[in-house]
Amino acid sequence: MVSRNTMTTDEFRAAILRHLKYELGKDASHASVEDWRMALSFAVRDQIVDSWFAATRKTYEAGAKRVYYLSMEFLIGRLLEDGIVNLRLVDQARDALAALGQDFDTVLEDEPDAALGNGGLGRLAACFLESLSTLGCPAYGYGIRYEHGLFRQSFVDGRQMEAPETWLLKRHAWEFERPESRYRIGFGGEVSTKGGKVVWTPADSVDAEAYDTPVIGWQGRWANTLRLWSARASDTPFDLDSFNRGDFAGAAEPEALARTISRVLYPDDTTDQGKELRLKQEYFLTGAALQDIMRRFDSEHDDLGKLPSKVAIQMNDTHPAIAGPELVRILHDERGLPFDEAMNMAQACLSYTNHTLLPEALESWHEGLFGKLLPRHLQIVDRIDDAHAKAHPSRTVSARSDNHVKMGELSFIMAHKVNGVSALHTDLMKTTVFSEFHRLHPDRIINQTNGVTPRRWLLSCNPRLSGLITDTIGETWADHLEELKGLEPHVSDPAWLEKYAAAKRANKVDLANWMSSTADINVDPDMMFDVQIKRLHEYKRQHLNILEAIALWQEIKANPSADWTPRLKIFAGKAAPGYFFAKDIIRLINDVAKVLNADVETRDMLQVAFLPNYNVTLAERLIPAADLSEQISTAGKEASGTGNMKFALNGALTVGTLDGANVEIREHVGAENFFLFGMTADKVEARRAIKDHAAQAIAADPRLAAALKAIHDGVFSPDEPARYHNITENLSGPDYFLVSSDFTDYYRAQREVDTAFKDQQHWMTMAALNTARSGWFSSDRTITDYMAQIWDAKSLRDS
Ligand code: NBG
Repeated sequence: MVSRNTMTTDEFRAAILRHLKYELGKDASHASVEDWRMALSFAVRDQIVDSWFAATRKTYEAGAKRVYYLSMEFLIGRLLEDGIVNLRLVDQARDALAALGQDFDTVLEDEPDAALGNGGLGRLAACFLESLSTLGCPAYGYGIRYEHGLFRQSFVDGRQMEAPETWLLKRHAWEFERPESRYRIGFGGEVSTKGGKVVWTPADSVDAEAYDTPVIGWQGRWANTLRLWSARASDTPFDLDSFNRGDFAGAAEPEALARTISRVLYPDDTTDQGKELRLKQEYFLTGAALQDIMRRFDSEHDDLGKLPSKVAIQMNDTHPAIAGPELVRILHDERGLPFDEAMNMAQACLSYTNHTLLPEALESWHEGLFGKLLPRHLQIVDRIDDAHAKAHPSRTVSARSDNHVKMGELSFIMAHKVNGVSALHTDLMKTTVFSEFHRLHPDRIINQTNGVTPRRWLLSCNPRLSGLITDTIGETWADHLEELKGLEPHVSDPAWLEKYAAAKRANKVDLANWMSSTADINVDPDMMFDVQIKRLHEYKRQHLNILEAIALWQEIKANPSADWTPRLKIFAGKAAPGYFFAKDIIRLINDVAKVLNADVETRDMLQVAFLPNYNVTLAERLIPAADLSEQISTAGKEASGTGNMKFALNGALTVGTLDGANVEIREHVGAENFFLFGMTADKVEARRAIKDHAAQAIAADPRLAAALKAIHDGVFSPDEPARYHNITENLSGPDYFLVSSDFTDYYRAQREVDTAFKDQQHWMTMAALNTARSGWFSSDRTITDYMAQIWDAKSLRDS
């Protein structure tokens, strides 16, 4: 294991007991698991706070530039283990708790999983914060402190049920309330001119109050801040007159209304909902962040001209795109800079990451709604757009069209750099959504392929494999992930490979035990663990995967004595509550699982499990135990993917299309260690143009026809045979995501996977090469490139 922190186990034990007694007021003999978890968290937090203060001091002393990462989502998950791992206190924590009669893992399990995000975008933001701290780059994450994060998912009769997520009901030790950092956020009202100055007088307002969570980097050498805003009533939070009249609900109404803004995360990452509350949330986050940024800047500098050299603001997707007009408003209306100068200065501070090309996810707001909530901003958007039009008379696209404000175009105009999240995605940005802007600004779009933090996604979640890695190449890989290359010479050593395989097997045994105790699924750990975990979406094609399972099941039934490769297909993921097709896919998978798992003839060869309530914690459990990683999106639709990187790093082989970062993963790990199938992005359009493409694919492949027929005939829904006709009709008709057209090649690739898995020696060689060659996918690499190419920010860690 990686070398220990200098704190001794005894000191650590004393710290835990001290917190138990003085912070929690509990005696060890009466403490609950939650008390122990809190006491342990406080003991860890003490150490985090020391680094945190030191980092803040250094930043002020150096007058350094800070990076501000604005994001509506931070999918941080649990923080206790992260802190312990990064402080290298694992052994002390485990031993100290054991000495106190407590089990380390049980205590860790008690922590709520903070799901303040939907999926990849939010998890990326969390990985980025950790890398920013590891690299010692002064930075703040700004987001919203949602009372309810992403909903809790359960299944009733195979159907997804949603319940509110309540992470704040359980205590946790990580946030510091900052009542002194409170800003007023206005909405609506009037714009007037007074003494030649434009003045916006909002009609309503709420206050944003800060909650700070320190984010500790590797080895505790640096810590940054995640500052989340919580909404509060601006003036009288409590209406005493109403209370005195006996109207108790009415008395609390002002506060309740204000709090609505930070009450709940929008549970959708793929549609633009166009809802007023969402726009309010976006301005709430951005307005509070910019006031805070300007206050900090003013406390250090008197020369506004220095702003771009001290402040870098990253817009994580278009959700905080109002930062453009808001910063112009501050600089022009409030600070008196000429409009053009204000616009140029704002642009020098701002940059924008695009995370999707799906047209339905590109935000745009009707000018009526936008102007009602943000009247001054609408005027500024128009001026920004006019200025851009004047500078580029040949342009045909704009940030204002069809009575809408187009947030992608607005972000592009207001950013000095715009980035995509994988090489393919960035190329597609240049040739599709932003083709004209790219022609006008050929240097603005750059690529920054995503990455994942190796501390959480290897060191911490997979102690067996990380132990082997450290034994083999030493301990410096955790923040120099390219060093995994040093494993390559060992891969051909059978004794070493056996250890690698043993780690994977033990992880699978753990998962099998966990599934049998929590989900009543009993499987043989020698089966191939084939895993698809991500949000449910037609473009991600979970239905392609389940169709393949059905086809395989039919083949096995037709020929039960053949030499099949036993496989467990594991699914997990949530569907947006209003996305009915995706919810039908979940139900179909559950229905198929019921039939297949009950089939005594085939169940030793094939089983299906859909694990409920996918979240960061479940991902940490599944990824180390996976043999096969399903990355099967329609080419051109998955901007990057980050799960794909976590799997490869942990030695799962990918079956995938040439989409998003799969392309780069395949280049790094080697084509021979990757199962490729499917149409490429440049073929997709032409295929779609064939009128009956799905029907043709079905006619050409009897397996596909038979699998669809089984669904259609109600084999998996005998009580309601027509249940899935919408799915079968879609897949044999429009099939926009080309499930039917890609099926035949997918089935072929899966049989290649089967054959490869039989030769375990060779399979493990390929798996180990995936680990050895995935070092490039560290978010440390990504953040280093953002620092140099977008933010012009420096590390202060070693200063
Ligand atoms: C998601 C993409 C993923 C990508 C993450 C992080 C959104 C809007 N986009 O492919 O679908 O990995 O962003 O960049 O959530």
